[in-house]
Amino acid sequence: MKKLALLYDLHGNLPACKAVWAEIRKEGIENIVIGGDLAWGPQPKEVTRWVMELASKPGVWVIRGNADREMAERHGVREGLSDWVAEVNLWCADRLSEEELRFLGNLPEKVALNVEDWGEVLFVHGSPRSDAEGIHADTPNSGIQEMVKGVTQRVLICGHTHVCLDRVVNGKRILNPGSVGLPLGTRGASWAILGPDVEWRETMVDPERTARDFLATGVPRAEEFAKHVLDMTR
Ligand SMILES: [Mn+2]
Repeated sequence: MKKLALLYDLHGNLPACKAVWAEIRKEGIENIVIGGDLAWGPQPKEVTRWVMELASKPGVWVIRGNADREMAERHGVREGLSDWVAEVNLWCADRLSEEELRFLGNLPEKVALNVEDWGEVLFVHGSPRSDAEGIHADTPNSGIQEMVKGVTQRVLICGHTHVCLDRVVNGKRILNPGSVGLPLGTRGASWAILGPDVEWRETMVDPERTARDFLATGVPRAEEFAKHVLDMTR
């Protein structure tokens, strides 16, 4: 395939998903990888339905993040989540139907695809070893080598940290497109296109409207989600 859009860490933010989707349509990109952590956030049902609809189209691949697994299994504090993460997780799980929870739980953990100019590319949520472990700018090379042990592909796409990354470790290119729904360090929804090279994209989403939508959902700590959206754009 030629061009591939990378959408990671949607985190229950439907306005951001829709804004990014509009850009993908405009660019005429037909292939998309959605890299997990779909529903944990203010609009879990809306975003899960949106992804389920997309996933029924050809050229769309969805992988599972730790948050999708934890939601499908209704993890709480007892399973090791922090108070806040657990509270939001269980609130989200209560909003999803059994079918929607099964969709999240049954997603594949990784996918490998042939992309023109890139060869075979491996897509994971966190690291190839664990969906709950992130590869950061300051993760030592030796640590990364342990995480990618046995990976034959020379290009690895990962998420989970919500921060954009472009590193080469031991001949492997490691890219993180950042987060669509809960980005860190950017002013807009963060995603990327794998074309002849990697194109880093940032899509602005109306912050006031999104914050209002989030407050109306009744998600636990709604003010924090709203504040994140507003702070990001300052
Ligand atoms: Mn994650």
